[in-house]
Amino acid sequence: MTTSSRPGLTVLMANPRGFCAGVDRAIQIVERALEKYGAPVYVRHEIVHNRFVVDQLRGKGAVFVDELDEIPDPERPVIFSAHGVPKAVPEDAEARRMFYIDATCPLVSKVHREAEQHFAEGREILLIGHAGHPEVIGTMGQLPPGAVQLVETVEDARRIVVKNPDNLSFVTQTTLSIDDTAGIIAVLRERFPAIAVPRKEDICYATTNRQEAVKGVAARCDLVLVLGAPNSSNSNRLVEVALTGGAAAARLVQRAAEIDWSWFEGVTTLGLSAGASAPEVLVEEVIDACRERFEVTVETVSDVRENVVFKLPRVLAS
Ligand code: 0CH
Ligand code: SF4
Repeated sequence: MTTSSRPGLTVLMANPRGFCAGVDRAIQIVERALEKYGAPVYVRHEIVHNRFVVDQLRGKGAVFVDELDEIPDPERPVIFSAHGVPKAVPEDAEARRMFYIDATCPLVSKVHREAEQHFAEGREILLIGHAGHPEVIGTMGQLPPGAVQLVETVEDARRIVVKNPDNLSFVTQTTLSIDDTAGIIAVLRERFPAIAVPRKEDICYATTNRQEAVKGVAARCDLVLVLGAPNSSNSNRLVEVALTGGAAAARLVQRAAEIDWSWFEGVTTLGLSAGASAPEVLVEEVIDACRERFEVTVETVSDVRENVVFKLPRVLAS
């Protein structure tokens, strides 16, 4: 029997964590497009908000651009990211006679259709979400300017002025905090009792499950690390949920190399999660880095199984 001089560390793995069905599909779309059409394949915006994923695809021949006019060869395919795009983007691609493939997550597209439906039925629309996020830009861009008003906070919900409170609806970004959004919706329903609510929650199953899983471990943790990018909405929400759920500290890290080991002073229980765009290999990297410094015991908490799979676009399906 060997004895270790390293201190003990219990690692609680929040489950589920990491890739969701929409991210899996978006990455597969880029990979399949590269196989089928060869490089380069252009991608408008980071396919998902993760540098590791983007760099890997770049290594296979994907070229990431912010806008279509940066694409030098309109003959090459262009893919729209998982977060969705305003209607003007496919219209622009058509005008330029480009071949595009839309990797918008079907659950984001569902929100787009919902907003369109409300508009067609003459309702004023509120979008609960974060200004400047590509999904918010995409959802607002399904409808003419002025048709959708953004609500970011409870304060916004208290102050917002609507034209007709009896003909009002709301939709949400898919990656918001469940609890914060419930607070905003409560204010809206109190102020506008006739507001039309989504038939089914717009915050998606993956966001919901990952937040629940973090809540399930948070109170036991001295520190929670969430693998994810600074521009990843769902990943940032996991850090917030860890803190409100009772973790003594919580941090977002992109990779193990970003860990400041002074954060671990006095830490005996670490929680680990990953945003929907963060590959599991990055979680493993963090566990390996912990093993170099601690005697690690890994505990998997909760047993929520996800079996959501989205079909690929027909052009890439076979
Ligand atoms: O969480 P956000 O929306 O910032 O995006 P991500 O980190 O790329 O995760 C995938 C979600 C994509 C659209 O819902
Ligand atoms: Fe789709 Fe939800 Fe994943 Fe976004 S986080 S890509 S809405 S499954």
